[in-house]
Amino acid sequence: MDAIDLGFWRHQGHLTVNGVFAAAEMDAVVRDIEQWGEAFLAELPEGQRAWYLDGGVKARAVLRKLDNPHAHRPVVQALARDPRLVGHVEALLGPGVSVYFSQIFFKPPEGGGPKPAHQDNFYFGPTDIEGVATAWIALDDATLENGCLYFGDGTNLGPVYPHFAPEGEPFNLQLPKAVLDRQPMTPAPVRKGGVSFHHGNTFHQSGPNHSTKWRRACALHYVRNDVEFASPALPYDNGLKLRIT
Ligand SMILES: O=C(O)CCC(=O)C(=O)O
Repeated sequence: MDAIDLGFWRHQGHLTVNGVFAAAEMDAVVRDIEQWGEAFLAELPEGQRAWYLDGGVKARAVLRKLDNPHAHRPVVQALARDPRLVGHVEALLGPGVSVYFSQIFFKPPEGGGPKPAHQDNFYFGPTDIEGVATAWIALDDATLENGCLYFGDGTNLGPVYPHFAPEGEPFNLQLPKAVLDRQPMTPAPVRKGGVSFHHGNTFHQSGPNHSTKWRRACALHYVRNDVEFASPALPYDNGLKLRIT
């Protein structure tokens, strides 16, 4: 495993490492989450459709995200435990880490919607803001065209700002325009099988997908083992915290 650039991480609050996994391994994850997604969609109650379906794709019902694959899908749990990934996570957080929460983001072709800028630490309310890092695993090439992540360089060194939710979207917490107007956002394309890491305070967002290609990703939210989500903005199931090392 190549050494991780800790200087870049500390100053910028994010880091891209390509080639962590092979493309064929990502294909196996995609096959599994497609099956899971079909079953989830078939059972999705009316009241949850606005949060889980992609609002940008009008022609058909298509999922925007799925929660906690690390707890429900052995193939994702294997990724979360994989030493090729965990070695990098421990380089960033220190030894002894758990996955607290995880998400699959689908961002479908021809309309997949944007994710507004936010800080994970506002959502999670951790006991130590330095103890949270997300590993965002690219299941497809993530490009400028299909909606890769963008980061606010150095925002890991600043505070966690209050977020707001637009009318009728109570879960869609985001940073206010007045804060974002002062902060340029840098794109972070990643190749399939690569991993984009971000600190829990780092501003991040993704654009819409107007391309013909999927932009799927698996985000594993790691914490140091002593960290809890003590004052979360949304409910998280502490019982799903999975000790890795
Ligand atoms: O994949 C996206 O568009 C959003 C990802 C995100 O917000 C995260 O991984 O924390």
